[in-house]
Amino acid sequence: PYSREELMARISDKLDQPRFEHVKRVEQTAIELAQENNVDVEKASVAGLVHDYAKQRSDKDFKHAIIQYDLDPDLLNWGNAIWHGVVGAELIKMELGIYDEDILNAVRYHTTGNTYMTSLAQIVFMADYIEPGRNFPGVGVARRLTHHSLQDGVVYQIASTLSYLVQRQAKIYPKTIETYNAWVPSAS
Ligand code: DGI
Ligand code: FE
Ligand code: FE
Ligand code: FE
Repeated sequence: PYSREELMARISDKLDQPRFEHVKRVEQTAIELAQENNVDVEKASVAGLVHDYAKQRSDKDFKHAIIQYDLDPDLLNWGNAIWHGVVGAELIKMELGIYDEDILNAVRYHTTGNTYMTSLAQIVFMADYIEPGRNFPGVGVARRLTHHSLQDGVVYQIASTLSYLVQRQAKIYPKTIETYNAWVPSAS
């Protein structure tokens, strides 16, 4: 595996400065959440650093990777927002030599969530949402909830993102809805 220095160099090579700064803030937030939740801090660090590795790839690169790695062909109907995590995980594996499936799944699920997420995946999902550079309405509530309970944070983010997307008349990726239904408390 690459040293931290080498990993940072390879990531910064693929991202512009603002995106690389975001990645470093997500790493720091993920480390804090890992410490609070007794999760492997090293894994949280690596997952935070790589989560947006593929964010600035071209559509052409993603379409090629979907076919090359035999991923679900329905992915071709979506775009960068969905691809950079799910398809990005394959690029991270091949190009950065990170094979830890817990880390790769955390990347795969960092945008849409998943019906089942490990604590590590929940941490990356939430760190991306509440890192100190985020300033959308509700981020204060999201931070408080997340530091109190990771699960409460996950539910808050999923519900907020879903209603934000609907309000903007954006297409909802089916997994986003599956995640919502799986995480929202039942019997209501
Ligand atoms: O990569 P980041 O900007 O750090 O954050 P992210 O990976 O969480 O991506 C967030 C974007 O993805 C945000 O603009 C909302 C969008 N998104 C999340 N779920 C869906 C979605 N977009 C569509 N169209 N459909 C979804 O289900
Ligand atoms: Fe992302
Ligand atoms: Fe996110
Ligand atoms: Fe991100």
